[in-house]
Amino acid sequence: MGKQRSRRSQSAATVPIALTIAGSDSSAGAGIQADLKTFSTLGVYGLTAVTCIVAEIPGKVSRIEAITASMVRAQIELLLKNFHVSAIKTGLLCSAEIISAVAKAIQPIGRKFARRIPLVVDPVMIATSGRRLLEPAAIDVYKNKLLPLATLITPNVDEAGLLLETTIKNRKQMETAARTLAKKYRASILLKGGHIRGRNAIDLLFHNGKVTEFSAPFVRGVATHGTGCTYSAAITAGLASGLALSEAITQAKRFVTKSIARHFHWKSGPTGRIDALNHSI
Ligand code: PXL
Repeated sequence: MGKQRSRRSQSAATVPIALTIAGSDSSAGAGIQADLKTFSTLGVYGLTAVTCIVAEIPGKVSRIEAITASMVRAQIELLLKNFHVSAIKTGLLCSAEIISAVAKAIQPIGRKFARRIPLVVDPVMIATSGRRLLEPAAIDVYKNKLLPLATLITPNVDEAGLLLETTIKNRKQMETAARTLAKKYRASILLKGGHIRGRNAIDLLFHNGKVTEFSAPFVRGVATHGTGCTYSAAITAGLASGLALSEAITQAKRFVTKSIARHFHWKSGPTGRIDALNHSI
């Protein structure tokens, strides 16, 4: 009995912990729900700091309501004080004020300080459906306060275009954009090319002055709500487990491709259908 209890508590103590700072997606395919499911499947205990609540179904955002910035900061500070967090990711941060509060809360443990916790910033700005999820004034706060703290930034081509005030349409422009962002924020950049249609979904990692390509076959005909969140959560889980960056990305890309390929689908209404990523594999 005593032996069993000690074995159980020892295994709990070795489970890595990751924190996601993100919004709630009522349909649970994206946001903190996707992050938590991804963490669990990849063997990581997930903590959450909720930034906003989104009433939505895949393809249709109905309403967004932000949590107060001080409440966001309170969640993060309480968690970081009491848990041994091994990696952090940010997702939808909603407003300039919240981004600023997040930067303040994590700055003391940022990469330039003694206790280095990897920080993955997924700069969520636009939903796959095209709906803007971030107020325009918030982009400057990202640039000035949060991106300089990041270990890895994971924009898609649209988000990188907004950050650099340019358009990115091909592989050559992706490479230039990744290099420019890496230099600007002194961070590694994973630029996701999934929105550039082709046979493969190609992402470019710019890390330590070197470009690495990550490629997987493009899965057609599936609504991919939550792919970005799932990808960055899977990378964060890998980093929390002690994987090197490129190993964490390789594992994450495989996980996302599988969760799309084995997606769930249900009938909705007389003619419609709802797809959801399968995070449980
Ligand atoms: O997929 C982007 C995204 C991130 N976070 C939340 C969302 C969405 C998309 O709708 O709702 C909470």
